[in-house]
Amino acid sequence: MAIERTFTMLKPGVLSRRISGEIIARIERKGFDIVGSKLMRISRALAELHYAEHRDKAFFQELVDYITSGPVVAMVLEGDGAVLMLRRLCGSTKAEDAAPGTIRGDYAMHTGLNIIHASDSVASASREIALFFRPEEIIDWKDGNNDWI
Ligand code: 3AN
Repeated sequence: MAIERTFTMLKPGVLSRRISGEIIARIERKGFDIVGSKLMRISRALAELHYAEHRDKAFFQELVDYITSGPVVAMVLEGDGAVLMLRRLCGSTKAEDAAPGTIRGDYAMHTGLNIIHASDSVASASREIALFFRPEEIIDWKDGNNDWI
């Protein structure tokens, strides 16, 4: 597979439940390289842009309310086939379909509170990374000096 970048966001429930370390540990253990990471409180405008494809859905307001209700951890991850690999690690969108062993399967009871966002394609990943990160906030640290990892 090709090296890709994907965007992930740990939703507000992660910080309030004090489980950000556990979730990030799963992401790192899988083998993703974290090349961008920041704690941020996102504005309604940014949330609406990020979820623009869902503007007409019944759950849109609830989704924007939730995502702006507290800080999120926004991250850029890199790895072989990173987009699909992260989607698999997160599990299905619907809480009742998310298999045990996946992040959503292990940590979420409700679809609207499914704790983590993961880009659904390489194109969405580039769009979302550009919404949340400035180029200089992304650090490509796999420079050949850390092959011992
Ligand atoms: P995913 O995040 O898995 O790509 P999307 O893009 O269909 O799923 O939905 C974006 C977010 O909207 C989900 N992560 C979830 O929080 C919320 N959502 C999706 N479907 C529903 C639903 N039926 N009811 C409530 N919230 C939903």
